[in-house]
Amino acid sequence: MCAERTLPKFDTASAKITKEEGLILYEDMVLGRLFEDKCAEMYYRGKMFGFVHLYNGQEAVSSGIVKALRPKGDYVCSTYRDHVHALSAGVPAKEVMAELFGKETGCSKGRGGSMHMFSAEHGLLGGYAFVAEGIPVATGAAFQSKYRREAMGDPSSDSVAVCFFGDGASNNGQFFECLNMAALWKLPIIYVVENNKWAIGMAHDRATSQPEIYKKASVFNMAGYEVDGMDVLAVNTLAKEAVARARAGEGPTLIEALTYRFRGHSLADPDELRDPGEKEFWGKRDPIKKFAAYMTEKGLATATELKEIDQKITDLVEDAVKFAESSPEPNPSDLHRYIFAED
Ligand SMILES: Cc1ncc(C[n+]2csc(CCOP(=O)(O)OP(=O)(O)O)c2C)c(N)n1
Repeated sequence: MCAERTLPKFDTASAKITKEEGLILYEDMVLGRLFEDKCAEMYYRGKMFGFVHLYNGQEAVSSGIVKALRPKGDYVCSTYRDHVHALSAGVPAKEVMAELFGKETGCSKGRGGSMHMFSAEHGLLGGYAFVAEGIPVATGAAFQSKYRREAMGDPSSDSVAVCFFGDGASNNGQFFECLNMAALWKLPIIYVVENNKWAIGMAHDRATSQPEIYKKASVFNMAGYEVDGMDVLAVNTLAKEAVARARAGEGPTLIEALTYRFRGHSLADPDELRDPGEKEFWGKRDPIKKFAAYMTEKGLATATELKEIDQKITDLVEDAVKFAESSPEPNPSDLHRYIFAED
């Protein structure tokens, strides 16, 4: 069992969220959780193929960060653990489910599957099977945003890119090369390391000389913060500050969110390596339960309102499955389409 880090303290009084904002965060986390519980069910019923990596437990990171962006016009770049990032970015659940089923109506037209969600419309720059592969892509998106504004004179070009990746990815070369460029050029990007303590079966502390990843930002003269990744309010508050800084031309931020995945690495992983005590410790810190309690205690929502959201999302996920099941397979004669961009 790895040593537990002391979680950074967060004063909830400093988070000024409205009821509407709170309900958006809650609904998005519930969507992530129920969608993925359904994925597990469908996977074991043989409806999905290949590797499927679930995000259960980490929802506060996706919701807290992505909901600090504009609904349209910013960028989100993911990993192979990408379904929930896609949902938070606004890709409709039925399109994400259809992609998992390999159907033509999926957001990547059934060609990508679980690890390759993509949506130009929602600024989703992709899921990537290779560890750390999204880091240069997101850095490039941030570069073009700044280049269009400053070199091409387009003042409306002010998009911010968010790049999610795991603790394991932070040991890869792209991480260091891209952080250097982003800081040097003051790019509008937020690097979000989801430190869930494990890279498949490799404990983070065994794989890196400085386990406190946010401290690596200082080497590049970049703002770096750690945050309790099981607390959506803390994540969202920090993300809003980072987005404002990026949008104002003040450069990138590295956020290390301390979190945990409640399931194995993928649905093919029996999850026998992690200590049961560790799993129990983190299971008690469920971000959805924590935020539901906050919302009701602060009078931002009643238990009935939250239950209504749970029901609405349950129905939406059921509809997504029906849509995916009834959608057509890609046509084999279209095999060569979508390899290069089409007009
Ligand atoms: C470049 C590369 N090396 C190795 C792998 C095999 N691999 C798949 S997932 C993974 C662990 C990555 O862990 P982390 O970045 O912490 O993300 P998490 O799975 O915890 O979300 C590895 C080594 C890969 N997909 N790509």
